[in-house]
Amino acid sequence: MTKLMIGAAQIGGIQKAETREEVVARMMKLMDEAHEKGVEFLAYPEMTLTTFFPREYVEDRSEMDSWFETEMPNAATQPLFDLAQKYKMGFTFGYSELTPEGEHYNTSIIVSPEGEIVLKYRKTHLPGHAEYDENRAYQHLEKRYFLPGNTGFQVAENQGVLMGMAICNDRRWPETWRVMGLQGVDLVTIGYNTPSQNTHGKEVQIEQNLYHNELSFCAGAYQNACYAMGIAKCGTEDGNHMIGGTLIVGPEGTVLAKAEGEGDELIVAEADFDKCAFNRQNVFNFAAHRRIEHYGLISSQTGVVKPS
Ligand code: CDV
Repeated sequence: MTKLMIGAAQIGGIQKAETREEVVARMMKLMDEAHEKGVEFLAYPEMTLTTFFPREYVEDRSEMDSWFETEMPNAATQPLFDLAQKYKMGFTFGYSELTPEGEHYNTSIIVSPEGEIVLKYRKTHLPGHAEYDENRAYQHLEKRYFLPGNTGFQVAENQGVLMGMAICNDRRWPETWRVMGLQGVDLVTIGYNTPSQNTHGKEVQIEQNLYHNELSFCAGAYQNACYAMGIAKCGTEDGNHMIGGTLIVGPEGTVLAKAEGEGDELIVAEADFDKCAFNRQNVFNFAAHRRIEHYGLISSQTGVVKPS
């Protein structure tokens, strides 16, 4: 099978005043570094191009449309696409998408080394709330500014392996991983913007949030015998702190590389996709061991219903 040098490009905070062009220049600097290190596929975070605007409430949501992209690539991102093609590098990044029909999604794409968008994913699990909530330490208004994604968790072949995506909160849900695992996914990339403070309380809980981040990636990769990259946008953004912890995980669920800081930082690892085979043929041989007759509740019931 295939070996690939894979890289995760963590991005430090993006302030509101920063332009798309300035952010893309930062992304390209990391892409240069990745090329020097032999990276063939590079992953950037959720909503890479802008500040994480859903932390702010506006009455008229259309005021937020300036944070959205109406086409991809566009004038600001074309230089990134061109550089990747020059380096023959595949890549993935997240952005806020406004469709011609006027729908808003939290989106990410996988781009092949030839510059073709081979897969688009729209975030399924939108955390937070839709209206201003005075009881929260800060607002998290993804449900106000985005529709739940309509793509589902598809996978597509890119650079000889099956790749799939999810976005931030999706990583916490085992369903996300298993739906891709059932399609034989080899590499899952998930970018995130995760505040270090609990929205329902005042505590700053960086260590716990980093632990839950790593736990989710290690469990997801192990239980589906695949590689995974978690890519943070982190550090301080417009006065709000978000966790780092960008990581690359192998199919045994072990961390292969992890970012040290909270700024722009590249981590790399060699992915040998033959290593996915062992667990797929043994403990996680889905065809041999799954008992779908007992899993019906997962797709027929949303919340908890206790036996009466
Ligand atoms: N961008 C996110 O989806 N963030 C959530 C926070 C709000 C909990 C996350 O799951 O990291």
